[in-house]
Amino acid sequence: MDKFIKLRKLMEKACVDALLITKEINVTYLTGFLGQSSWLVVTGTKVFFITNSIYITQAKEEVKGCTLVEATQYIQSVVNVLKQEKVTSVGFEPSQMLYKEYEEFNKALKGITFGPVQGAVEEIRKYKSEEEAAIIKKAVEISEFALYKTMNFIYEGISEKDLAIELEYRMKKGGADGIAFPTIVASGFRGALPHGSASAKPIKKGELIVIDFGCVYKGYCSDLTRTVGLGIIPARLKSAYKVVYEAQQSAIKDIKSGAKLALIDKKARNTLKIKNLDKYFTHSTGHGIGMEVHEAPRLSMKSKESAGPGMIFTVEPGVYFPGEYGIRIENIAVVTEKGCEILGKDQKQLVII
Ligand SMILES: [Mn+2]
Repeated sequence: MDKFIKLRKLMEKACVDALLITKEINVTYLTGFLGQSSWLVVTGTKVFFITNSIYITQAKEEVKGCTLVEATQYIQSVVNVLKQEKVTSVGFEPSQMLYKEYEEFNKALKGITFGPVQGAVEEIRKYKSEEEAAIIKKAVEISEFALYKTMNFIYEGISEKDLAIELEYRMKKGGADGIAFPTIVASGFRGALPHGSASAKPIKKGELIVIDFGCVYKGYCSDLTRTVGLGIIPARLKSAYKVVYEAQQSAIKDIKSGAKLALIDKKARNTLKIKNLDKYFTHSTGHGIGMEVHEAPRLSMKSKESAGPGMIFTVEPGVYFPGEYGIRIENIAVVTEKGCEILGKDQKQLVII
């Protein structure tokens, strides 16, 4: 179904006859426009693309099916469009509106209801098309191949930062448009920081290294985490790795259309609980991935949603022992009717270098 048909259904549900889209990624998703500083006004029958002189030529090339509006004052242009189209109620994206813009709109929109409509485009973005899934798959392949090439650079004494640079370079060299987020390389005790960005710490023998990395390819992100060991790894850490892997696999087994996301999260937690490791798993099991590295849906205890075909999310249980070490394994699941397709190689074996 056309994105705008879906969006208009959500507008109807929210009781607005127009929707103002100011989030850049949402503008790109709906129109294919790759520039910045552009807003959309979607009404029941039309889409107005509001941009400035810098982007107007690019917009003429990239944006089809919209009425282009060249603006000097964005808010005034939106107000003009709404009045011209006789709109009586307009929604905006509350997480994307500055307070001063909100005030200005409120003043200028006398007689027009102006209120928040949260996450409408995000709701549509949650379900990926086959084309989108293929792009994410490619982004995963680029990342995974880059790590494979970077394995030679894991040796005693290399800093986390240098290792991250090697990996990022290879992702770009392998076809990525950029990195999806600052690469995490967290070795030894730093591995206990779930989001420990690469530091100057040299990697030592006997340490586990958590590498969480991803790239952007054609506007879509990948996100993988691998835990590898350098030198002789204590048996205690090896068995914890095994449990984390089992937690990931048990969660993956439950993924299919209709499965409650909170139960998938719980499955990973319960598997860790058998070995008393659940208390060291301090974040949710996964998150949607697409144009943003973290997007809807969330796989957490609080999630009220169920998996649906086309949803793409990470499955990334981990355990973190403050001051000691951390382990996380992350792959990406593409939900199908009967189950899911896993992107990224199976991590059953702890790779030791
Ligand atoms: Mn992730």
